[in-house]
Amino acid sequence: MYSQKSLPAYNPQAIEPKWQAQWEADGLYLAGRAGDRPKYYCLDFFPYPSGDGLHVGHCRNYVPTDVVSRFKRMQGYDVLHPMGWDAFGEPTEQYAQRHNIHPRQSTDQNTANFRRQFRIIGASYDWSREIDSSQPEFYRWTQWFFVRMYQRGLAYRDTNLQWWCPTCQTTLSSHEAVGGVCWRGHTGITRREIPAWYLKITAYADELLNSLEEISWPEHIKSMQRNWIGRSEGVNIHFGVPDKQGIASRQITVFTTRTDTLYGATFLVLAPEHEWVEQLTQEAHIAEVQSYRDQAARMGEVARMVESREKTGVFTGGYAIHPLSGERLPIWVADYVLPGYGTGAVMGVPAHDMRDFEFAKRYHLPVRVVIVAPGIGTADEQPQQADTGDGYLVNSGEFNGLSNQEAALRITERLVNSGLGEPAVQYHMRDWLISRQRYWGTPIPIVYCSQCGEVPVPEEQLPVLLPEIDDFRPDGSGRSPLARLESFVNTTCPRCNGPAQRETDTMGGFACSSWYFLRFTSPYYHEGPYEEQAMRYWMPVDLYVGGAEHAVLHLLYARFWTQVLADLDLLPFREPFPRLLNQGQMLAPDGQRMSKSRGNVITPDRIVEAYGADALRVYVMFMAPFEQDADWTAEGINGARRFLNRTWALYRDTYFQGIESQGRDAELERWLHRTIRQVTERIESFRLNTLISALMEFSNALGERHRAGAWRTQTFHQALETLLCLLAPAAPHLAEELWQLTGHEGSVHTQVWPAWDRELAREAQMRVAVQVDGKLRAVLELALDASEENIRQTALEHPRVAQHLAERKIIRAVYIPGKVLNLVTGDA
Ligand code: ANZ
Ligand code: ZN
Repeated sequence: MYSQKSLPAYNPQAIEPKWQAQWEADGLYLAGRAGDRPKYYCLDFFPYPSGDGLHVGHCRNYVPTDVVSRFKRMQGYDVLHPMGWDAFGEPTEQYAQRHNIHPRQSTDQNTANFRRQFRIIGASYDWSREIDSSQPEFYRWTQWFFVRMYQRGLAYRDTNLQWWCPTCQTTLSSHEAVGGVCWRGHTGITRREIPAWYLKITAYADELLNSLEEISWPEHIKSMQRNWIGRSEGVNIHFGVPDKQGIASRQITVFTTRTDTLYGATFLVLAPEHEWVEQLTQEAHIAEVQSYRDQAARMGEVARMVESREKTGVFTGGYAIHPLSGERLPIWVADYVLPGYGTGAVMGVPAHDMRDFEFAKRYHLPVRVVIVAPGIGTADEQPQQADTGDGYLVNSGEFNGLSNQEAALRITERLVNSGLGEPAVQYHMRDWLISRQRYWGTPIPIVYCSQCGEVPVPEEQLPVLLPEIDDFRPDGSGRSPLARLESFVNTTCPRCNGPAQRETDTMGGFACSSWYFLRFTSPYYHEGPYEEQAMRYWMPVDLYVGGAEHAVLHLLYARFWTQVLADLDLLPFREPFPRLLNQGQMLAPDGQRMSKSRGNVITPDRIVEAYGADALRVYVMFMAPFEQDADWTAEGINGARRFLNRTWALYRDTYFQGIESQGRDAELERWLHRTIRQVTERIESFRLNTLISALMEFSNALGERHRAGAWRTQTFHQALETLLCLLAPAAPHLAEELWQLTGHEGSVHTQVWPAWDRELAREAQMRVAVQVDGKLRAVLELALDASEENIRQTALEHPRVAQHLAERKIIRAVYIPGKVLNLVTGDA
């Protein structure tokens, strides 16, 4: 049908846009035209449409999910592979601010660019389901959920010390303020006392922790969530504080995980913010304590948590009574005790706690050893450091001699039985602060009425529209720019119709990304956040892929939101993402992160233009195992392109020469079936670099047979056809073009995924290299129990070996079992 000349050279720049347009016109990627096919929901993390657009590093996320989606479609699944924009939030707003345009405008520009870039890499998104979290039809439902949570007591307003980022000019959640740096990378964050809205994520701490066991996520992500939640089992112990008459008139309660060290407590420490500091402080100490408190208030919590910082504090002049020994313990105030954890008070056990030890040394407080290592027997009077290890009790009254684990149980029991303490569980996680004093976000749907107080905006009045204002910049007042807009602020109370004021804070962007995956199931639905039937059909997400930098923020919030919705009877499941994968990072050729400021960004635009989208796709999978970091290299992308060139040439040189299709090639047939199996299994298990190597090996094997003149077989012909289907997910354009050129009907992407024969696809267990006169000519894949005779026979039949033996005779054959067969020849 074709002559060699009629097949043009491989030209991805001509092929790719043509097919992209065709596939979209044909609606190849539209989800939900199911019939009775099984569903598969394959989702990428909701990207924020940055002004810089995509760089090739992002393709390590988007290409693999695209490959899986295409593969699943060919396997007969109804695939939902959607894309949308996490458009609200600080990143967009700051970008707009820097470029002096409105965030609405920058969002529209940036999403257009993203859409274009996704198209040129051949991403198979169902664009009819695109969503944008900054559009009223989306954020209306973010507000709706908020109101539902409010009604459940899961959203509340509180005035607290908040994290404040002076650069972002907004409060931050504690999740966004780790290590003294805001999540956007700004240092210098401080605390500010501002009323703000919270979601009660702490109420879900246990479930968020326990159900981690049920989901298939990378272990490091789970362990980051565990640490973040930070569940800690301990005991609240009450220490009496006597008044002037010596009557224990009040109690200080401390939280400890080490009741075994109770007899080693030689002082108590209160956080400077502790509510009783003032009452407990004796006359002579008031000035000093007050100035210490002021100083602590100026310091960030994160700074206070730095272990290496010198421990400081002040004595209140007051004393408490040890619950078991009756000793008088001085009460101190120190900023290493944090107000928001436990009870904000600790018992100081310098002999066994490092921080307490440092503190005691500095202020010459007594150190009493109560645990000694086995076989030591007596306590060191002057330990040089805190001993946090296990051992046996000393200096502990009736508990002496017990192992410390045993003592912990017995002392706890004693405290509980005598009403001096009770078991307590603490979490390091705090409630989710959702308020932002910024413009570009979902307005919090609450109204303040002087008669009715806090009133949620009724469902039928949603959305509370974000007003279009030109001046969206914060003014340093600590209030949202919306507060300047009287027409927005002044409203009527939904309850009494009296004059009222709107809340002017907006929600942080993580609110949108906590439920967007539900919206994709029915993005045009107007009666609710999603249509019940569509949600039941598509959810939960079958495969969720994105970067590990979201280990706690997005991925914890989305799980929380889902669990809340389940409790509100809005969802029939409690975990949104049963299977999660994190791609490795792609670094620039210089081994650095790609960034505009370093000038090392490589864009897909440039690569597609120079090498084609298929080469880009092949390379980002081939460069390294999916989870591993890897550097972009010029050789790598060249190698990918050469592979595609070779594959193209293979078809040009064989298929288009007219295939007579006679006879079988048993070895090739086994190879073919093995390849089908490998490709299938490797996509399923996300071993995408070896997916590409299986395709390369097979394509090379065909090329080798062609060069050896051993290609006019029916098997070869069949292999060429099947290979196009196997290539279709990874190199969709090349596969489609060749599929059409070889005269097939319909798109290669609508073909049924090839099946393999189990017997034929059995993995070879041994690889034997065949050398002819010292040169490697073939690698045979053989059953482990293949006999030497059998191996020699297979080698002689191998086309390339046969080629090099032509007109020569074998003088000697040396076989090193399981490794090499050396054939030495002489003139025939
Ligand atoms: C006495 C003690 C003796 C402690 C000992 C430890 C070792 P996690 O595991 O993180 O829950 N603590 C309690 N509340 C605190 C607060 N608000 N700020 C700073 N530290 C606080 O840690 C629990 C331990 O942290 C508690 O057990 C308490 O010190 C301290 F040999 O009590 B421990
Ligand atoms: Zn009212």
